[in-house]
Amino acid sequence: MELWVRVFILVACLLPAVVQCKVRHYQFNVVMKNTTRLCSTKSIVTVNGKFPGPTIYAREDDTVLIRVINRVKYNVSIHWHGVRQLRTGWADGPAYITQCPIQPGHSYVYNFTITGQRGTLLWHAHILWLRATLHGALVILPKLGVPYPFPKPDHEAVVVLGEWWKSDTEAVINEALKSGLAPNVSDAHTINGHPGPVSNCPSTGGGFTLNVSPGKTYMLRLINAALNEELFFKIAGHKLTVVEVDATYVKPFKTDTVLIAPGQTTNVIVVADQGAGKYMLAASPFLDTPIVAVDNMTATATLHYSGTLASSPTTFTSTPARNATPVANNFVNSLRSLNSKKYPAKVPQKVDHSLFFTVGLGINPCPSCKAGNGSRAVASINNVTFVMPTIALLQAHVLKIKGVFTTDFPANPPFAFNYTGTPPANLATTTGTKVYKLPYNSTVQVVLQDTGIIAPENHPVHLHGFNFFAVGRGLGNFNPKTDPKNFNLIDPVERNTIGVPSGGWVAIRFLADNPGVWFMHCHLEVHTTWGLKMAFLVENGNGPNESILPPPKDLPKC
Ligand SMILES: *[C@@H]1O[C@H](CO)[C@@H](O)[C@H](O)[C@H]1NC(C)=O
Ligand SMILES: *[C@@H]1O[C@H](CO)[C@@H](O)[C@H](O)[C@H]1NC(C)=O
Ligand SMILES: *[C@@H]1O[C@H](CO)[C@@H](O)[C@H](O)[C@H]1NC(C)=O
Ligand SMILES: *[C@@H]1O[C@H](CO)[C@@H](O)[C@H](O)[C@H]1NC(C)=O
Ligand SMILES: *[C@@H]1O[C@H](CO)[C@@H](O)[C@H](O)[C@H]1NC(C)=O
Ligand SMILES: *[C@@H]1O[C@H](CO)[C@@H](O)[C@H](O)[C@H]1NC(C)=O
Ligand SMILES: *[C@@H]1O[C@H](CO)[C@@H](O)[C@H](O)[C@H]1NC(C)=O
Ligand SMILES: *[C@@H]1O[C@H](CO)[C@@H](O)[C@H](O)[C@H]1NC(C)=O
Ligand SMILES: *[C@@H]1O[C@H](CO)[C@@H](O)[C@H](O)[C@H]1NC(C)=O
Ligand SMILES: *[C@@H]1O[C@H](CO)[C@@H](O)[C@H](O)[C@H]1NC(C)=O
Ligand SMILES: [Cu+2]
Repeated sequence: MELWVRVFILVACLLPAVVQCKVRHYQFNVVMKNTTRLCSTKSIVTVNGKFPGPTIYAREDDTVLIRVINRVKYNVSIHWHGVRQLRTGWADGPAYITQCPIQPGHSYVYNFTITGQRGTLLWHAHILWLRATLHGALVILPKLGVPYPFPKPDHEAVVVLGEWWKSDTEAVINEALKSGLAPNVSDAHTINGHPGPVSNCPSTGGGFTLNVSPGKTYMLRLINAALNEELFFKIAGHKLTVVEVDATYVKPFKTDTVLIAPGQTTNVIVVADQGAGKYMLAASPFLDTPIVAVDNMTATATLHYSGTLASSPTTFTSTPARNATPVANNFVNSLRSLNSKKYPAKVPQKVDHSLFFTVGLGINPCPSCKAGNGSRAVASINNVTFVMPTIALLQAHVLKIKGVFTTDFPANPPFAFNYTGTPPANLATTTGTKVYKLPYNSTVQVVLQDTGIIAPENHPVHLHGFNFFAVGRGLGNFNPKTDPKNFNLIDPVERNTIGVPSGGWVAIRFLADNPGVWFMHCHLEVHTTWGLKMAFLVENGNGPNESILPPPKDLPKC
């Protein structure tokens, strides 16, 4: 190829819409950056000095190559949240699950192809609490020439919701692990990196502004990149039409309020039908467990119609209360897969592996935890608090390294109790690095049952490597005789992260068609740290097309 042709393709492939590129290259320099929010400056871990980090654009079928260069003092790994990673588990990113971390001064090229997915996802660090500031959007456009299954919006915008701590987030979690108690909550929520105006801190400024023109339509790609809080999102005076979640299309519906958990994404269409003015965008927490502390600050931003004076007043909106369970349920119960001819919902109709997983907290002894009076808070699935290995599980599996994990993760909790009633007297858990083994292409149902141990709480559970269908949801204890009769096996929502309702359960189904080791965990970082995590080991099928690829040459070493 002529040099100028190659240069043209290289440059064009950096622009999202121009051409269909087979390969897209990105370079992520992980660097410290001094940043001011809430009237205080701190040094944060960033990609390329940006907070939130850069947006990755790709089209369905593209191969994406991201060179991550670690120039900070922490070990780093990055997860492409929701990307299926078919046979490329090496590029999934969770530290000590699919790879050893990228150590300071080292680099690693994440190499994956986007197959059968289009929509909004996110990338974030998957080690320590670095994802507080190390995160950004991942926008997958449909193949060139393939339209959205809804009228094309005039414009699109990425809206990343997050949390901001005045303290260093590593200090926050380290302090908590030492005491055995819950970590401090954040000091503010953010919309595209900014909390919006905050009283007693005038220099915070007005926050993020979305400029709109009257009559035009806008698709907002909402992402919750917060560590520990589910969020409500609203725009004053405007309805939101939900068209996609977690990079799968849904039956469009109108709502005033979106509920979005950490790790989830939601595309909404907004029509700028108000003519003129300034309207508030707002994000505030949803946490319907009264005893759990919350950051109660509402982040705000502005929808600014062209031609409106900067000095004109902003139309205000209030968000639901932190414990507005009915608002949350109303949103979640409205979600349905599009299930069209072009985008069918391939819900597994029969189940090979039926699993029942309790998710919740516990209390274990910790002699050094003075503030916790010799105890520490933990979390578990089926009473197993996951212990991080020191060699990545995927490496141990593929290279047959013994002694790293066991394959006896239980399909059921050790004993049955009233999960949402009075908890048992003994709140201790067992510890271990256990995985659940699945044959290639088996169908799996997991009922995730919240427990009331310490307190019932909503847990947004994320599964790596797969999308699943949320076939059922209810309050109280799951009843295996009566509840499955009400399952939706036609058009349930398909996603990668789902909130297990406080004091209730959800049932998910997926096809284990992706060989590798796949993490499943609560996406509230505090609960992941406490051990609410496990992994599925999906065996290879027949021949190379049904087997994981060999490890890349530059895979980081432990
Ligand atoms: C951040 O600010 C501190 C104190 O002013 C300075 O020592 C440090 O070099 C700065 N770091 C960066 C990455 O700019
Ligand atoms: C990316 O992975 C594919 C296999 O899926 C391989 O053919 C290709 O050479 C890799 N590219 C780089 C730059 O490592
Ligand atoms: C956590 O909050 C407590 C109480 O406000 C404070 O004393 C402590 O310094 C905070 N910890 C960190 C790491 O900021
Ligand atoms: C938020 O919580 C703080 C600390 O618990 C409390 O002082 C404050 O009044 C609360 N603010 C709102 C708006 O509820
Ligand atoms: C630890 O014990 C003291 C004294 O009995 C009590 O006041 C405190 O609340 C306890 N702390 C925790 C975290 O249980
Ligand atoms: C479980 O406990 C709750 C709350 O006490 C109670 O309402 C419910 O009836 C109990 N369920 C069973 C199956 O015992
Ligand atoms: C969890 O395991 C611990 C340790 O084996 C045991 O003492 C406890 O009863 C178990 N709890 C539940 C709820 O299964
Ligand atoms: C995997 O299972 C699905 C659904 O049961 C089936 O359509 C597909 O042909 C199977 N694929 C292979 C490679 O066995
Ligand atoms: C593997 O997949 C490729 C691409 O889809 C196909 O061309 C090839 O025939 C398949 N090989 C086998 C052994 O199924
Ligand atoms: C970084 O990762 C390596 C490999 O797992 C490990 O040996 C080292 O202790 C880690 N460094 C820190 C600071 O945790
Ligand atoms: Cu949780």
